[in-house]
Amino acid sequence: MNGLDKFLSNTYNLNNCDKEPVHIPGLIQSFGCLVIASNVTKLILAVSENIERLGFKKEDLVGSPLLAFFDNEKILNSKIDDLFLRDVSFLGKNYCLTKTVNEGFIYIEVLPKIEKKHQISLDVTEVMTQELFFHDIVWKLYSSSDYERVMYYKFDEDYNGEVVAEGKDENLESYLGLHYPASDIPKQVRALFALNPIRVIQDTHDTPIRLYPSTEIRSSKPWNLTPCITRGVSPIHIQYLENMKVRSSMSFSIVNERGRLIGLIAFHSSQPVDIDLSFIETLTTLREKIGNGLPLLEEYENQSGVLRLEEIKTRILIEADKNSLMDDIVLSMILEIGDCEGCIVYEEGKNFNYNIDISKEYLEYMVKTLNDLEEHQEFATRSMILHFSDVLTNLETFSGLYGLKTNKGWLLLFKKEKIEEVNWAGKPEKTDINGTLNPRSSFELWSESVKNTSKSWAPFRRRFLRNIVDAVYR
Ligand code: BLA
Repeated sequence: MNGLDKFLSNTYNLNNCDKEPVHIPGLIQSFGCLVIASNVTKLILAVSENIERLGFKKEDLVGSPLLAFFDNEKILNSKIDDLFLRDVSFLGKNYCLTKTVNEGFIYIEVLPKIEKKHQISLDVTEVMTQELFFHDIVWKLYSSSDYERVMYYKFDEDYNGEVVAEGKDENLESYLGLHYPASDIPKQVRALFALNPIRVIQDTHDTPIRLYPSTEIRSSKPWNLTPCITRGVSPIHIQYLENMKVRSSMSFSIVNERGRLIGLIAFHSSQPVDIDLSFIETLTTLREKIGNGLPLLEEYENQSGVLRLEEIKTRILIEADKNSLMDDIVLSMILEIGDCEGCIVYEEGKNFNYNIDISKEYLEYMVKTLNDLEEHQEFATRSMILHFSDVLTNLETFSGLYGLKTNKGWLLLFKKEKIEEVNWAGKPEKTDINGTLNPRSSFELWSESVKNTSKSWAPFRRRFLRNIVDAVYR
């Protein structure tokens, strides 16, 4: 068994799928061709085995200058890392071409040429609610694409998601209001969405194409396909899409002003949909508009609340000692801003609690856990038991935690449990089909009373809290 076969024979299931290295699948989808070159020597290092489609022999190309494949020095030497060309000819046929640079490699992808032009306008106005905004987006995207369903999928603090808007063919059942557990989009997949915001899966029945050579010669590692549109698809996700009766999908990520994933727009079709690069280009601009528009809409929607919070913030900044929030009156106002019931100011080993009964050891353990997190400036969860062991015995009725790092420690806010009836798309836990573990086989409505979970930490309140912490702990 060679290195790639060994690598491909690794099987991932529900218990380890958050470890599957989806960025190095060893394969691309057959709708495109890929050439990888060194950004230093500009020599071709690998090609997809279907490169013959464009009139080249893989053995001839590997080791040759990139110019032997694509004779346009200006493009190849351009300092711009992401380029998109509409009309490129191979064997007398027209294609689109993309060039991406990542970690010392140049990736050239050649994709089918599609003629359509897309104009999608989005307005953010004070009269609009977020709900209307999402509705407007999904219907515009639905009507300008060939997909049968377009959804806005909104994440909560713990990356569980809900379909909050949907544009779809009339005859399809609706997914609106359905919830999906965070494990449906594992951690490493979410991280990839930050690096490459658009994921296209053209046809779950596709026979994927290998790369030649299959690994990087020097390191023997499989090729990192993070920036590629054609990146091969994880088998467990193909199973998921098939369970959902979806043959073609596309999704793009929405991030907030701090780069955190807050939503996805997901497209589905029961038939393969052609890849349309100019649509992908349109989506790239659109996602920024959406990410920028959302905080504005949230503030318009909560305008009277925002005015009140402005007022409290001013009072806090007058009352608070320089460099500390350890004061009962100040903390009672902080609770109003956070819309929560308990609070701890933790500063270099000492702490000041407001409405919270917690042992010193437990608090030290929480702070250490927060300090060890990758993103350790701000932390939010609706469900502390996901992150801390034995929480219930220590904090009783509290479920939500919002933490902000200060230059002396942490400001920790606690929110009470709010039992909620949630409609899941299928039972959220694993399902056993024919003896193997797969993502849920059924997406039928499954209702559950969700415990140990608080209401969300509203982004506009979080912005106020960050401002206060920044101002006090300068
Ligand atoms: C990827 N999972 C994805 C993606 C989405 C979802 C949108 C991105 C790829 C795509 O657009 O198809 C999930 N899709 C959803 C959800 C909705 C939707 C929630 O339309 C709701 C409407 N998936 C599981 C489990 C595992 C899993 C249990 O359910 C792991 C055991 C894995 N999901 C998984 C993997 C990928 C993925 C590995 C990446 C696939 C890839 O990019 O190759």
